[in-house]
Amino acid sequence: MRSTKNASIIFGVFFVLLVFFVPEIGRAATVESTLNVSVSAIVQAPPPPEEPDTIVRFTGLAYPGSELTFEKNGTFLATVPADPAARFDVAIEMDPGTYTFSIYGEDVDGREGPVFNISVTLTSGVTVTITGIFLGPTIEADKSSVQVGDTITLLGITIPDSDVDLFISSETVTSYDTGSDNDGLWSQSLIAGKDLLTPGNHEARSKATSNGGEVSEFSKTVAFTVTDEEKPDPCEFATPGDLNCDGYVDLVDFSILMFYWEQSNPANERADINSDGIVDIIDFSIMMFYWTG
Ligand SMILES: [Ca+2]
Ligand SMILES: [Ca+2]
Repeated sequence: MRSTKNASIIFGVFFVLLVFFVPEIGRAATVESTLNVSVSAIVQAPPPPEEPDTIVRFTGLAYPGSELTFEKNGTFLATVPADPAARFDVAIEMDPGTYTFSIYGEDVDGREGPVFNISVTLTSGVTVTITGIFLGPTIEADKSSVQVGDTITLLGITIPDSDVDLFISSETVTSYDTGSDNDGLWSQSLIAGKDLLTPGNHEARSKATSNGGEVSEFSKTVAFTVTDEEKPDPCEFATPGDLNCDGYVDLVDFSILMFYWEQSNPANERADINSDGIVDIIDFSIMMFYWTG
């Protein structure tokens, strides 16, 4: 029994020696011999070089945080965001050919800017980059008709911190210097009757210049009229109870009365129909007297 156990221990030790030392012996033998190694492999023919893509790339300036629409030959191509500094940069894969691209966008307040058009011929495998696009500012007038002595404000959005020139076309063209703020918002207020804003029709448009001297396209044109007639005050001769002075004493007036109900000295003085300082049942009964429905 004991001799069998010893034998198995000896065998075990021998096995461990075999496992650990035989590879060492083999390795030593390899280092000492000089081998001629030849390697052969079947190399497949490399794939033919891929035809490079035909790409048109546009970079430029629009309106901060806006979404631009790109069209090719009048059909939708892509929407492209502009970053907070109003920059956009987009590469679009195309088929070779000649295209008219149109680019336009809305500012964050929903004013639509002018369309920029450019014709480009794309050759197969070539990337054409169009840089320096600078969309015209957006523009709107806060009113379409302004009375002499009143103020009209032209405003819109372009790139942040730019110079903005506003051009008013009347009999002659007058320009006004303004600028855009951090958000790209620009505005210019003018007093009708002054500033060469004589009674008649006028048109306004603007363009922006960046700090680096890049000049934008023109904005769209907005038209407005300066009038010189004194408009009669419709409330001057309105019936008592016609609180909104539209010629009728109806539910609209009733709801105005209810809005001011039991208020003393209401903001809308007409709601206190008998001018006794309180909106109450007496005003209501006067309204009913003049009710037209
Ligand atoms: Ca009314
Ligand atoms: Ca009253």
